[in-house]
Amino acid sequence: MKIGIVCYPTFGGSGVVATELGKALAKKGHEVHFITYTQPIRLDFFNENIFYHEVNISSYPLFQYPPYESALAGKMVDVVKYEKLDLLHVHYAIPHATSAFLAKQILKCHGINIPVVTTLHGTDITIIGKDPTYTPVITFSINESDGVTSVSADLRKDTFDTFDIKNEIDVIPNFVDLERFKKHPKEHFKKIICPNGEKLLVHTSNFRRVKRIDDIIKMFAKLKQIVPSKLLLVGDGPERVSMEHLSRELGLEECVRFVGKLDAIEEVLSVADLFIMPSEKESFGLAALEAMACEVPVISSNTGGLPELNVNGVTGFLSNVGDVDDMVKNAAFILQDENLPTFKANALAHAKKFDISQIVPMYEAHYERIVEKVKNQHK
Ligand code: GMT
Repeated sequence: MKIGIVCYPTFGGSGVVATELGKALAKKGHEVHFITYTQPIRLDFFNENIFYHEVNISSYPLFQYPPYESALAGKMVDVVKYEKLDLLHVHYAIPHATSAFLAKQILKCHGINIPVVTTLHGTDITIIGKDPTYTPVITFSINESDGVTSVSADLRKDTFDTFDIKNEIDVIPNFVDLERFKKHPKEHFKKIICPNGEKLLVHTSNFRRVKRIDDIIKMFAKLKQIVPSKLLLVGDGPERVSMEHLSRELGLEECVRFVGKLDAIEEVLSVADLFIMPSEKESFGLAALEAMACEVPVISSNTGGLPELNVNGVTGFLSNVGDVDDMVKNAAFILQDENLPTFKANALAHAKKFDISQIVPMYEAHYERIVEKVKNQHK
């Protein structure tokens, strides 16, 4: 099949899922065309089945806000028409599903009925989607997509609860490549960070408010009194500076390290003992799955799709959003030497259920169904 993939190309779960999906599809012999405003972060190699089309937005003094949606739709039209695509798969509803609708209408004038699949990733529904300015546009764009998927059952429910949706939504969870995300023996690295045998806690994210990184730092300040430990915070974003201030205020500078953005995240996860994800909202929690694949148990909030990933008392523990004391208690329990190996083994066993080899066929089946549905509409 010839598939066009549209996503946000920078750091962020939806872009990672879209890029890894495209790479996996290309490996299976599909022709994949990425349509994005810059080269996707994990797409830095040559593959005969992968093509990249950059969306260029021309500037003009009138454009206080450059019309990205129009530029994207125009590029979609061009790629679908000249590369003879069978399907467009857009990740994140805003504005990708809207541009896809526009492209679809334009292509109809050229006698092409391109099937459009939209994958909902989370904040497009739970945060941006709840902004009344966007609600009518998102509702319309989801309803006009030929196929819709969401990354968790909870996000599917949230979408139906938030918008007036007439479409079906298939749940296709996030996935992990267990060939890449596995325990790498990097013990020398662990010794540098934890020279006295401390336990290592890790968090990775785009440092937005929704991640509640202040809870991680407050929790760590208490946990450190019980279990000798270090905290690595990987990633960057709007909250980083204030979080650096908070960790200094709490006198944690010796034990908390801000690493910044890091591509080879599996190397850090390999030496971690515990992953922390106390998010306010989290539709799935891809970063936690990547940690679990590296045999790292998870302390998380019980919000959104996290209970579908983190099994309470088995792969880690779930706490109410903001319940820092409960997180401290649970973390201290997991980190006991007699408990840690079981939690690690359970985390890996559960992550295996989300291996890329299990999930990509679900997307392929969805595509086939949607292509067939659109073909039949034509008859
Ligand atoms: O805020 C983020 O975590 C980034 C965001 C994105 O769209 O790039 O992630 C969302 O999509 C990921 C991939 O499907 C999910 O694993 C994350 O849980 C989800 N984030 C939130 O719901 C906050």
